[in-house]
Amino acid sequence: PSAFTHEFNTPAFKGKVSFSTGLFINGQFLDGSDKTTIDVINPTNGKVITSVSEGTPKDVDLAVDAAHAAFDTTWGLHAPGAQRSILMSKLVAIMEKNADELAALEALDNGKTFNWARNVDVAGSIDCIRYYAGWADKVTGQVQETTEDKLTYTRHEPIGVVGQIIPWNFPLLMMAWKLGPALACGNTIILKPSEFTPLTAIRMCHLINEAGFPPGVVNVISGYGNTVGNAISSHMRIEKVAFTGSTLVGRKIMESAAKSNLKNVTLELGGKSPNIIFDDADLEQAVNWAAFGIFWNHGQTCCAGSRIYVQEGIYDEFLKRFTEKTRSLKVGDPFAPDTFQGPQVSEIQFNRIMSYIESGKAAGAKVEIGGERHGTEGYFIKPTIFTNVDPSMKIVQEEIFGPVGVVIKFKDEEDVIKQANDTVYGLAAAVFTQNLNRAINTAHKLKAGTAWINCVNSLHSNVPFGGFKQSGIGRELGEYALANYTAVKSVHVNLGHRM
Ligand code: TXE
Repeated sequence: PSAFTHEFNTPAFKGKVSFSTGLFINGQFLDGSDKTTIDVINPTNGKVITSVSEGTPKDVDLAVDAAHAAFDTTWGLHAPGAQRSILMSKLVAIMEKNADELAALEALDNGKTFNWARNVDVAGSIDCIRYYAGWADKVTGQVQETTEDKLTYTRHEPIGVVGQIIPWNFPLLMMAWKLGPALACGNTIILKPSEFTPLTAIRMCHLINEAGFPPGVVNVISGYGNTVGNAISSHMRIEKVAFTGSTLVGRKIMESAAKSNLKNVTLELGGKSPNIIFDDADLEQAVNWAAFGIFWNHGQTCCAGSRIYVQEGIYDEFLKRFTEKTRSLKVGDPFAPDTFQGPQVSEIQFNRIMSYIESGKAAGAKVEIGGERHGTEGYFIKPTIFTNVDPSMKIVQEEIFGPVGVVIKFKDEEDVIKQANDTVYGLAAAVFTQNLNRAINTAHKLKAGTAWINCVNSLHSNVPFGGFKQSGIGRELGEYALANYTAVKSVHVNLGHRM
């Protein structure tokens, strides 16, 4: 298979990185069965970085064979939790050793800044695997008291071979969120990274081998959604599929799961999260968090606070300060130490976001700042704020997944909760106020899987994350995620009851 070789010479990371970019099946790096490859593009300049093997449904079959063999011999019920925990901890140590390299790969491939990649994506991935390594020997059933002549208990068995399909906005982190609970519970895995950002997932396969996982426990098949992704979601011998991505594709995955073997489905989909700022908020903090909420990771965050509701008493002052703050965000080279925002991930996403910006302008919304591309090469977009919007506009209703926020004036609590909940999504919501009762009451009334009070985009490995409404099914992270990867078996033992 082809290989990636790159000499990094950046302020943050220097050194030569080289590894095979084949499909990872049964512990080996292989060409795809059609011998085709996918070019990986650098979003900073649109040039090809490297190419990776392209998988096909046939390769998914091979990986499923390997994953079943591992499940039946070296993993699943054959590897005690303590042993799984030790291997996961080894992986954590190896990731720590390679943390800067993983961050550099992520910055190169995705366009996010090295610093954010290192401090959030890589650090968060390590934390997540470490957290689930702690769970591996604590996944356990219960004893149910029934009658005196019976022993009844549950076993939390691994499901078996699970499919995982992940997006490009947090490539390594989404891999960690998926691998952590699946491995802790003893499942074997077929994972498909996004065709736009496969590099850290492939590099992780090398680290997984180094940690000593038995072959076939983790298999990674690079490829496109309608081929490899569809082969996973419709596979008759994959018992579960976990997906993070668009609501559109989430629907397709559920459909093909239903049409094939009714595999268990968990989905983490899009959002249009409201961020509510009351008159009595700490204004400076609200401005800083609101900017972080919508512009962090270039707006490519499923929980981005893209609808910013500001109470009328502070609206003018907020808008003035928010616009100033937005002007101060440095857009540019992901490897420069002072860059806040790099390029959008791909030309497709760049064009999609620009067309949302044009639709906002055409519908009569006012551009307070931004509203155009940044520079002349690569996929950079200036952080953009719209005002004068109405609820029917596309930029208010649809997920833009770029650095584009709308600021909307509101009157009172009742009015804003109604507006905030007027969406098909329900991933996250935030409220800023110094009034404790109002903060908590509002948080409880918002229809969202996560409610932040006086902060945004705050995540922890032990706190569940997932969506209400069309933002998804199931919860990732925390103890809750273990339920996605275990099958509960009830065992009834007759201690002497005679017929
Ligand atoms: O996502 P896709 P795209 C949203 C965001 C963005 C939009 C489009 O609004 O603008 O989606 O992004 C795989 N069967 N989010 O088109 O297609 C695909 O190969 C099986 C929100 O890039 O959903 C990739 O691995 N799999 C989101 C993964 O699905 C299929 C993160 C996600 O890609 C498939 C990303 C198919 N038929 C985008 N088609 C979030 N919730 O964070 C595609 N895929």
